[in-house]
Amino acid sequence: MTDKRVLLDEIDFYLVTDSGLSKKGTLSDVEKAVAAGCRIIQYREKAISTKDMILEAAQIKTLCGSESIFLVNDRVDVALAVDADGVHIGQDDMPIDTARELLGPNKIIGLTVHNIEEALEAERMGADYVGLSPIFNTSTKKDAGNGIGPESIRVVKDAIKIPIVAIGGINKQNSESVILGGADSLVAISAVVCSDDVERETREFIDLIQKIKY
Ligand code: TZP
Ligand code: MG
Repeated sequence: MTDKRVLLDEIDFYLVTDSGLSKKGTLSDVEKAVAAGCRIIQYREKAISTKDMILEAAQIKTLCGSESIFLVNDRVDVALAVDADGVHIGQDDMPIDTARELLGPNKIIGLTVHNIEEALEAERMGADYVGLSPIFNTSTKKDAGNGIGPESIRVVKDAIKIPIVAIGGINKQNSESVILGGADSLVAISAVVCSDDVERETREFIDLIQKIKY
């Protein structure tokens, strides 16, 4: 498989799956988002068996094809089992150096960070990008904490070279402030997967982000 890390420079809208919130189901959401042009997908599933996760992850990998990056949330074992493009891990998940040892140098590792100190450490440890969280208050992740505000992104942007993916409470109304604030990419879970038309919502987010960035 080709090394998809090069595609990280081009990401705009980033889909994170949520089977609990999804109207049409995870596979449908991924299919629609990819059709709309989404170039990075994170499979985030906490409610099913490892066996079922591996089956679903393999299907998502196929949907992502060679165009879109496919990452697995938390589960380095599942990422290895299906030869995903990488993982997205949190501060309390597997340490990044252990994940790197298991995955090798060519896979993508994204790390959730909440402040500049964690972002600097993530870059130092070899993360390929950081997920800066939460930008706004959100009820999608109960323990996400209070929003840090879009103005906090610039401080992190000025301190690190790796891309910043903003997450938490982002919708079409506030996404301009997030990109102008310095984020390279953004995630909007509920704003997309709770919609009846995931393809249209994804396309609208992509258009909005590209208009601001380029
Ligand atoms: N990590 C930090 S906030 C969050 C996750 C998974 C949830 C984001 O969901 P929404 O619906 O876009 O606020
Ligand atoms: Mg995690």
